[in-house]
Amino acid sequence: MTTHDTTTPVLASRYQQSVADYWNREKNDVNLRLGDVDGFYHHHYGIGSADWSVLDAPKDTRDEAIIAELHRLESAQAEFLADHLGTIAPEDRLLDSGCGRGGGSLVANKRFGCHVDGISISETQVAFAGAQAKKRGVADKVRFHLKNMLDTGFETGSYRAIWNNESTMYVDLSLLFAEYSRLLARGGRYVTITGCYNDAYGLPSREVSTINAHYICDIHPRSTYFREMAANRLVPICVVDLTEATLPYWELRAQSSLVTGIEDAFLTAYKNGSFQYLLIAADRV
Ligand code: GPP
Ligand code: MG
Repeated sequence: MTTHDTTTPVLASRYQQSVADYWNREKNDVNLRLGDVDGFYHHHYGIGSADWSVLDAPKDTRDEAIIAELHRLESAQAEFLADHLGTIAPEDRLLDSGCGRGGGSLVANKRFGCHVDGISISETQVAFAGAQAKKRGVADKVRFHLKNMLDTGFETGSYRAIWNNESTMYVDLSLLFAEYSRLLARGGRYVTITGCYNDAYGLPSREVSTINAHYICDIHPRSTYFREMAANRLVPICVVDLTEATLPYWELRAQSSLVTGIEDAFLTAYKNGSFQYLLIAADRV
């Protein structure tokens, strides 16, 4: 893979530096202990029905049972995203944009046997993810890079599919989709799972603003996704509202010992209609 101008700094603003600082320091149990279950470390939430019986497990195994169940729901979300990437051959290249600790890249490689480039602006995440790929013996096909998703330097038209799993709220979508339009092969697929605010509610609710403050992000309205896709030759082929499907994950997480304090904001925002959890898949035409 050729890259251009390696002298361009990865972090292009003080805002991006503050986001990198957050993720370089982040060590939440809810991410590390879930990833420890099977070595797939995710930075997204879960979908699907929960097995509530884990809440009644004996005291000494309750935490472990809840962790396994939350991880199962997060894994289901990663598989659901991979279901929408289209037909992928082992020689194809995929881009996991905002890859976190690399779980999604490893899921895609396991399923398709393909090449995956994962990118993050956090040095600790890139190092962690790279170590996982090595541990699994797939480092020849799954590579992690310290890169800015708005300016990757990767080769034009070189990707069969690109995804963002809950990372678009850190960037301007007009810049992001312009870069993806350049990177994707004609007929390639873009997929995002994202939390967006609901235009039909109005502007961001108090809870949406709380989520923004918690993660130092800027949740976009639903409309911006479609406007910026249309402006960048990305034509939606599938939209799935996952809001109902993610509620059990948050209800279970809120009753666990792994709470980070943001659980009530998610539950309230989803329930009052101000916030939506969506999958959007689009073709590069
Ligand atoms: C982090 O996942 C996800 C984000 C920062 C994006 C915000 C998501 C929205 C849908 C608005 P994580 O797994 O690192 O977070 P946590 O530590 O809370 O589990
Ligand atoms: Mg998490």
